[in-house]
Amino acid sequence: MSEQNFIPLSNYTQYSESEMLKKSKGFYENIRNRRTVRDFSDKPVPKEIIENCIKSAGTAPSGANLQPWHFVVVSNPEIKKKIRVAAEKEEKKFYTNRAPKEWLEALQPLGTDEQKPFLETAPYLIAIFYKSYNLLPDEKQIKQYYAMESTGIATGMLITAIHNTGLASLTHTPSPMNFLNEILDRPKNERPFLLLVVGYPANDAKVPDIKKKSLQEIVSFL
Ligand code: IYR
Repeated sequence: MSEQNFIPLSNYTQYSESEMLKKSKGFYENIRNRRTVRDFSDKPVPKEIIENCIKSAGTAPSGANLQPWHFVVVSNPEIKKKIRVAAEKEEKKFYTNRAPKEWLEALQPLGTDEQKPFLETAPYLIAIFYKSYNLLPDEKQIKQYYAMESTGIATGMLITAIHNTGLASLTHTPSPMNFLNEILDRPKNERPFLLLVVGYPANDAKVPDIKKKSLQEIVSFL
């Protein structure tokens, strides 16, 4: 067994209850304004902002701290175009015959279809991959624990960081997404998890008039 190395918890700040009340409410008042946006502006965003958001995502907890994620940030117009073409090809199949009627009905309030112009308009596409196993140089496979859950948590933190910074995002899941491995040249142990579209909303951006469930609907206290 290797030696464990423990250090004091030095960066923890404890607040008074009234400060915590204020902070928890303030955070909610900010995050409740997050909306998934599909109309993006092409206004450029400094790369360092995206790097900071990804650094935040990289602080996420993960199974055995294996950090089983990889983020590919795409701003190159040719690669964005390739992704759009491949995604629209899959989406066309989805909307014309793959999706059951029930699924299409559930999507109806969102107004989505197979057209994905945002994949070229938005300044950044962040393709998020989870590693189902790690590959050593000799091809030996190292198991990863809770890779999908961990990557889901990191993605949630990324979405939160992006909102906090004043940018909009869209969680896009073309299905299947295997074309991302090919276009982005990622190894076979990495599976596509999500395509996050990031940028400023267009000036005339519209969002569907949908609501989140109330606290009573999503929680039980015992
Ligand atoms: N991937 C398709 C369909 C879609 C599915 C779900 I679940 C959504 O919440 C939204 C869309 C698309 O992106 O259009």
